[in-house]
Amino acid sequence: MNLSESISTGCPFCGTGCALNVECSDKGYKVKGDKTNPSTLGDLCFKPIQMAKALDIKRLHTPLYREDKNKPFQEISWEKAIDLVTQNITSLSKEELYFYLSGQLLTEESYLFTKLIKGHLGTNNVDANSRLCMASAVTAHKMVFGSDGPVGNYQDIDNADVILISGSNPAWAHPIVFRRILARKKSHPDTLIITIDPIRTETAQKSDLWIGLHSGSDTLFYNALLGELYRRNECDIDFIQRSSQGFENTLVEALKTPYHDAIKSCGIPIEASEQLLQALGSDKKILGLWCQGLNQAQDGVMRNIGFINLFLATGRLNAAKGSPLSLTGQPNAMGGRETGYLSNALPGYRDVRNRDDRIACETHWNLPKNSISPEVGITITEAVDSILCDKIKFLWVACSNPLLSLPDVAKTKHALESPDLFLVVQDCTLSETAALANLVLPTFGWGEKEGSMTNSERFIKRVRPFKSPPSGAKSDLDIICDIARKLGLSGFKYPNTQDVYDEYKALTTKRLCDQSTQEYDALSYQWGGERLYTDEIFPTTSGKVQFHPIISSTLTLADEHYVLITGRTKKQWHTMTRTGLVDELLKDEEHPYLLMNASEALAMNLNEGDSVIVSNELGQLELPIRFGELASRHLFAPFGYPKAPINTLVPTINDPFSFQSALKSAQVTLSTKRI
Ligand SMILES: Nc1nc2c(c(=O)[nH]1)N[C@H]1C(S)=C(S)[C@@H](COP(=O)(O)OP(=O)(O)OC[C@H]3O[C@@H](n4cnc5c(=O)[nH]c(N)nc54)[C@H](O)[C@@H]3O)O[C@H]1N2
Ligand SMILES: Nc1nc2c(c(=O)[nH]1)N[C@H]1C(S)=C(S)[C@@H](COP(=O)(O)OP(=O)(O)OC[C@H]3O[C@@H](n4cnc5c(=O)[nH]c(N)nc54)[C@H](O)[C@@H]3O)O[C@H]1N2
Ligand code: SF4
Ligand SMILES: [Mo]
Repeated sequence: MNLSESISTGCPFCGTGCALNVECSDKGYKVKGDKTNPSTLGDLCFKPIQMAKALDIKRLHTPLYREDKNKPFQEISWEKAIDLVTQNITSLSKEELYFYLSGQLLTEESYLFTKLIKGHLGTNNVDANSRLCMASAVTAHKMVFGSDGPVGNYQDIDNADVILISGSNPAWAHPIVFRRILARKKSHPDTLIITIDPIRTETAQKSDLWIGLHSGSDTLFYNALLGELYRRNECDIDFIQRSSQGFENTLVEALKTPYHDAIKSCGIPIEASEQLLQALGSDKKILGLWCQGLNQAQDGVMRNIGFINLFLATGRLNAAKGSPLSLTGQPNAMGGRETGYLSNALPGYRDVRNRDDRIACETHWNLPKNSISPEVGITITEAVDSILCDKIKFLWVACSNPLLSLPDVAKTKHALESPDLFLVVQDCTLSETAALANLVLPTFGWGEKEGSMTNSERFIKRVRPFKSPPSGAKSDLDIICDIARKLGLSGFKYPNTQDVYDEYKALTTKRLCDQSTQEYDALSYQWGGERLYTDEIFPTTSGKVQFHPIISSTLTLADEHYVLITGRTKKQWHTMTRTGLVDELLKDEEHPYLLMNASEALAMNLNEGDSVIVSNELGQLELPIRFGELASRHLFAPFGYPKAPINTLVPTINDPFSFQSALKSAQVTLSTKRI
């Protein structure tokens, strides 16, 4: 064994945000957990361990260009590539430009994109894949607490009496969070794990109680629970009176449907609901976790608030009784949110609509007053429409594969293929989106670049390179700076990445996500402390936390229809551009599938492994069946398979407050023959 060097870095996959040590030797890279990290305590799952083998496979080495999207790509120099981007930007009006970023970019990268686009180019036409992921949670946090920022922390898992999980499958999607939950259960068998999900997922199977509600009935369920807690005198009236506003109106809405009727409409056995009610009505410490089952919905903000209302109403914003903790999906979606990469935001949890916020950024960036537009930019799904009506003519995608991840693949494809759109894709592989581009910019990937990331519990850590990048590629940060400098902009000469972080961190001074006192190289810091708002003073106008009435809804399903839930697999990451290269991560997950109740399949004379045609007005896909346990007339399919992109069947229906797309409730029919 050769002497090996150990590099401390972070995992590039989920929002759990595990801190890792990578040992490099001539035998390859050995990925281990970093036991000194106070957030993830040295644990890690198989994804980064396996991924380390495949970092050099299918990498891009040189910029690729074609003027005509129907012609093959030509290799070009970086000088020409940078020229092409800047020529397009300068020849178009700022209304014609659009930028699409990612929660997988590092904080420094998201920050510099934001500075370039919102500051120097003066347009808020920029969004990130967080619009498909965390936008409803962001909006709900702002409405309830006055600011974005998840409240609780992972330590709550270690001493919780009850862990309440809704619309989240951490056994697959946040494995180290789930392993910590199971460790708590093992050491304290009285701990109650409750999972609310239309599917009996691995998480639900390992829980004490599975509440298999019908898709879309969360708001009705949470309202029913709130109303019943009130009727039973189990709300924390002291907390409500002392520190909140809006409870009475919220209660009026919650009491509208009689409790038993509501529970029945949700498809939930009354005993299951009773068990949850008893926990909520007790003094037990409850940690609430949720993710895309609540976020990716037409009423995603309402679902988030409805769930949070249960914690507020029972005085659960503290170490003694627990708190809600929204699980973040991507490794640095939190950092992206902090740097203001969504179309309404600015760094330091600021908002483009707020004059003081704009001035703070303009001053910091040495820009004249009014450089930043006060208009909220359009969101990514609106941008797709704008491309189709020729309003947007330049799209620069960095670190995302929207062809497969946005709803309505046919529409997205039509837009990306538009001859009037100049499409730039910055990626480390030739993704399905990159394959449609005019210009592909090859970048460094995990293990090749440095910066910082924030995880789901607000914990920031450093990411460091442990291998050489492919020759001919450039770092995301250098690409942004080279383009900005070519545009003649000052303020993009950074001797190193630390200078970018230092400039960004100054913008967090006295903000909720304040990290201004931290040293870049030593970053190991939970901003906001263990838990937010322990003093019960909230960044709302009145200083009080806000209840909001939740309008109850349920899904109406026509007779022949099924609800198609889409989501993740255990080992693959999204559109498989990286994890799809590793045999161990493809095991059992190589092919797309449709999960279905056995009884419903057998009634159609279909067995496991048989193919079925799944259709709706948008298109059809043929998928092999796997049997599972789901609420009746519910189906599940993973979304990331390029050979059967499930978003072919998912329409663009957005939440009216967060503009997040409802990705988990397409209505489909099943047949054995193609129509
Ligand atoms: N292995 C792996 N891990 C990942 C990722 C990955 O691609 N692969 N991606 C990461 C990212 S970016 C994200 S956002 C997270 C997502 O993590 P999760 O949100 O946990 O994963 P999903 O599979 O999208 O959906 C979670 C659950 O929501 C349930 N659900 C659907 N509809 C409803 C509903 O109406 N009500 C309720 N209560 N539940 C519902 C689904 O049945 C599903 O089990 O995972 C992260 N981790
Ligand atoms: N139907 C349905 N659709 C969904 C979802 C769902 O549950 N159901 N989930 C949604 C959610 S929550 C999310 S987060 C999105 C995810 O959707 P995407 O962001 O589109 O998915 P990824 O496959 O992670 O794409 C990341 C791209 O970045 C590239 N990349 C990796 N590292 C780097 C890097 O360092 N720099 C650069 N420039 N590129 C890099 C990868 O090769 C890949 O092409 O999908 C959304 N779409
Ligand atoms: S749990 Fe998430 S962050 Fe941790 S090692 Fe696994 S994929 Fe990476
Ligand atoms: Mo996500």
